[in-house]
Amino acid sequence: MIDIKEDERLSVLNHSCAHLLAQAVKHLYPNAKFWVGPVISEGFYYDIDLGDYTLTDDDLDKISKEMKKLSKDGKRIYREEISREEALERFKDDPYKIDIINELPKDEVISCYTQGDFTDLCRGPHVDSVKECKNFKLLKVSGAYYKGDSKNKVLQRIYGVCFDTKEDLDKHLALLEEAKERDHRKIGKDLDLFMGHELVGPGLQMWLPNGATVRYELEKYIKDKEVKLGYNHVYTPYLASTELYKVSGHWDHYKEDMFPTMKMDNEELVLRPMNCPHHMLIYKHKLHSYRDLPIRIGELAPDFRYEASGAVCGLERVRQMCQNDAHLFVRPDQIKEEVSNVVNLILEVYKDFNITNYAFRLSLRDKNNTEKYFDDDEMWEKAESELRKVLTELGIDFYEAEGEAAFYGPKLDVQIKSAIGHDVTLSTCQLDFLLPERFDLTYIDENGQKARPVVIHRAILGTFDRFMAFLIEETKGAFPLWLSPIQVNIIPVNNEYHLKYAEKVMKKLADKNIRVKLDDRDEKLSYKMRESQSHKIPYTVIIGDKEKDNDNVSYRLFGHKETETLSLKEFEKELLKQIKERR
Ligand code: TSB
Ligand code: ZN
Repeated sequence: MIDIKEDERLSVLNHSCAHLLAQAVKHLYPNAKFWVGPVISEGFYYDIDLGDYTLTDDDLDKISKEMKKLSKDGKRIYREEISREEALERFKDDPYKIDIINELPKDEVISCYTQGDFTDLCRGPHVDSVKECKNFKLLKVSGAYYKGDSKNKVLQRIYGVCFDTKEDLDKHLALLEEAKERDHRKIGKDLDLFMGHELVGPGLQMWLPNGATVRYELEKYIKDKEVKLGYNHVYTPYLASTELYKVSGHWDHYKEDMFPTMKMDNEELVLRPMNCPHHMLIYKHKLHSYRDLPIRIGELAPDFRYEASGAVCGLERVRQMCQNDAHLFVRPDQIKEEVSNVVNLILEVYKDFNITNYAFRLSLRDKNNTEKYFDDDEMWEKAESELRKVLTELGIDFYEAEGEAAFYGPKLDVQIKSAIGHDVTLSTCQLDFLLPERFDLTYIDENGQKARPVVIHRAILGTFDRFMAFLIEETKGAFPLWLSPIQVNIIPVNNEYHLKYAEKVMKKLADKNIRVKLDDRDEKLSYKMRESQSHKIPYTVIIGDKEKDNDNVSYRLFGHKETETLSLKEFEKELLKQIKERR
């Protein structure tokens, strides 16, 4: 989907369309007061104070009509530069604009743009005439706090988007519609996968039985793989003393993302935002020889991060998450091989899930941000060049991004795009020379001397939360057989004659741990078949006379029209094979 803000022409056009929107609102609601109307990736919005009135979709239609009319009139848009005094005078009835003027730097040129009877304070630039703004669509209206501060008044925020031609607009709207259908929040609701509740709070999702089943399978999948690769899994507490995070450096560099401290008697505890400090202590608990390394400590570990309430999004960005985490303690001469192994594991997992739309990002520090990043040029340069070398040697395409590193070291992040266009990190592999230093980790080298290990932090599925969000959007909720909450749905044609045999089929499959459901409701066959499809169940089995008499099952695969028949025995064998191979 196009990013309007990234396109110079569309940015100007959308900005002009925001003015057209404001003009139309002013005509229909003369008391409206305006704050700002910026261009965003999705188009534009305008924040408007309409007193106590809340706009409805009908109002958006009316505003849209007025905008069309104004655009047809085709007034020219012209720019004026005015003095501060004049600006204060012209906008004296618009308290929000007066605020903006007062906040402008003293030497800034103040400009405004006029079209017909409407003038707006604006830096510009704009298109020449409102005629150019005719191919627009108002998308939605929502409440937004003035200046984003929840102590302030709620303004009405109207969103829209504008293109040069009707064809471009229609194409874009079709893509938006498709994205809406693919949005994991919608599918999650339709398929009963997860839910949130205002009594629990923003960014805190509850996994319902269907979603929990998928998650359980994902946990088993990745843990099995890791065990085969020599990882050892642990369980560690979700809380720790603030002292732990003072030692690790999180306290100085990551506090903004943590929930506040809990104080009792003379203790101070905090919910952990990461698991590294706990794992460092596990490593330190024993003496290690150079021959023991690499040591790979894994954990499916819940973490807590204070994400802004406006930034949380379904399962994609949450405040309580569960990482598929591991910390690899390696000798300096093992860095290359271990990082390569991690990258190869990421690629293998992506192949298993058929994930093809992703980009490797080498996330570097921002040298000027000394608050976030510890100050040791040599360490940073070494770590960054090690990661760059591995990617280059593996022949992997990547781009570099400054200011995206963790506070303790650079990262190889795998970036994906969500249905609604968020660019987020799924997998990550990070190189860290800092935490071994802070925790004074050692091993005994070949010469019997103490040496410092290096730590590789890595999360292959990232968090189960974000991975689930991504998986839902990729599959549109039609999970592969091994992951499906319900794998087989059995429908007897007629309960009176076929229920007994259907129950036998169900029992046989359930005994083999296949997730099976029997639909014995008194509904029409065609209705039950349709519902089975809409629940995206991989196998819908239909049991009638022929099946009952021959110990067979007839089934229809999700998304297919044909019906196939197999003996019950063969059917069971085929299912077990597919599940085992995680096909
Ligand atoms: C990999 N210490 C490392 C760990 O050892 C770490 O915490 N890295 S992280 O900060 O990048 O987080 C790991 C992964 O968690 C990210 O790659 C991302 O996929 C996922 N993640 C981060 N924040 C959130 C969030 N708010 N909601 C859901 N998933 C998240
Ligand atoms: Zn870590």
